[in-house]
Amino acid sequence: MKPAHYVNGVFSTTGETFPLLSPVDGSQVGVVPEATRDVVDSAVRAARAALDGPWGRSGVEERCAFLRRIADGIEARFEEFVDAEVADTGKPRELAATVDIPRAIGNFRAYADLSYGRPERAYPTTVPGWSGSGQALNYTVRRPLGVVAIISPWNLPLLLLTWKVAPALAAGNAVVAKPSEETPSTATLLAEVIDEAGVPDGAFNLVHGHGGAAAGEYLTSHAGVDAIAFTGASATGAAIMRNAADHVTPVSFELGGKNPALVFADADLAEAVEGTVRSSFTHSGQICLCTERVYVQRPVYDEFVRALAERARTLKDYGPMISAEHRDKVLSYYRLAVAEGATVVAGGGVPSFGDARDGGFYVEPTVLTGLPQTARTVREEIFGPVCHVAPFDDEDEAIRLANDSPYGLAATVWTTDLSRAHRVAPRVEAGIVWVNCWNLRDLRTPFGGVKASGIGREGGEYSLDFFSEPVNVCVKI
Ligand code: NAD
Ligand code: 6OD
Repeated sequence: MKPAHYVNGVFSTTGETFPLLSPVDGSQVGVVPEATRDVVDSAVRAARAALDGPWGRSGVEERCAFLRRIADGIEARFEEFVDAEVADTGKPRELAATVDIPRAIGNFRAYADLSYGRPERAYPTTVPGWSGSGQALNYTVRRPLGVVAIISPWNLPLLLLTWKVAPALAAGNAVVAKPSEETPSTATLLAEVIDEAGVPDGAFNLVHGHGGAAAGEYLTSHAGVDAIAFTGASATGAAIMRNAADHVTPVSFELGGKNPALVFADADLAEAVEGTVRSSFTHSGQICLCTERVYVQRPVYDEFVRALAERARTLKDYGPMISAEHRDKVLSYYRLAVAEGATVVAGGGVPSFGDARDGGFYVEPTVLTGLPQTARTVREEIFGPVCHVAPFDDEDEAIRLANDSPYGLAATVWTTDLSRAHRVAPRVEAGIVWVNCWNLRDLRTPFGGVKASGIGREGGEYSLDFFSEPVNVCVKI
């Protein structure tokens, strides 16, 4: 399978290309077509035309049937999808096979269920003194926004793309999607599955290419785009928002994080350590929900740091950073941390495998201590397998430290005191708070961040709300 654009039901690879590198060993594994402004424009026009055709006239039953067919289509080619996701990202196969691809299937099934079962409101209205019966029926219908641009990142490529494509299609929009330039493969497979499912031409379009001054920007600044759903870095979100402002295009943003974990002295410490190993090091820290700041109550601080560092040192089966550029960024933070006065209690460098992986983009899982809250290492998102651990004395201080961040995506609280959990969770400035767990997902729940971590919520009916417009109809009786 070669990465290809999919516009108006036609696959193409015309024009300039750029190399696709394996993060595992740095070798070139393919080429990706770079969409020109014309390709993006034709995708937007195809999407608009689809809204005027059978897709625009489709009912929710029909669209849900398409979603289920797409889910079945991914399932039927499960191994191919896993292979492609592993090849693009270098992530452990188990992760792709148990999280990424099953969740992509789940995204389509969940939105088929959710949108089919979605009720709308009606209000019988009486207006005393109004001429005639004085009665009316007000009811709400939802119509799609129109042409929706979807821009997704490289860390969970298919999961995060389908997380937006499924509700956008369920709500009846026509989509132009641009996956990350680093991970074009599963998006292309998805286009194949959508094509095989018989979704009308133009309802789903895919363009590949870079972001700034390239396909991403051409798409998000296009006058024919009615809404933008973006997942990626906060700085990119700001750039997209500047372009969106020209056409007052609505945005849904899932952005970066610098997520805290609060470990109270009453926590089950072994569970908190294992939970933090997962929350800081899963996918080598390249998940927006990963913990990069750990605050531990002083009586258990030393024990926690010792145990976490020990576990970090024994981690073996981890994947690389997505690119040489990202590896260099993460390593620059490892150096910055030392320059800022950190103690490196585990990792801090580049692993040596003695095989082809030495040409890949790996960094060691790293645990840092000793930095002040003002250090850049503690404030800026690194997006690698690294956390900084600091002590706190009481609940108020823990909450103050957690909230002392420009970001507010997710937080994790470790405690066996239920009252404390209920007290602390709503005081943490984050869109998602996990208590004694991490990344336990229910697709019906609101997902998103506060502050620089995003705008709006996705998930369940929140996504369906974003991707549709309520229209009130008032019928006089
Ligand atoms: P990125 O912002 O660099 O790129 C994301 C996408 O945006 C890519 O498809 C890219 O080509 C495109 N893009 C880049 N510049 C653009 C521009 N000016 N206009 C339009 N499109 C543009 O992010 P990334 O490096 O791919 O992903 C990592 C970042 O994403 C991290 O900050 C991480 O926290 C964040 N993220 C957030 C969530 C979430 O749900 N909150 C999920 C995953 C990743
Ligand atoms: O689980 C999800 O629905 C989701 N949007 C995860 C985002 C992970 C960020 O990297």
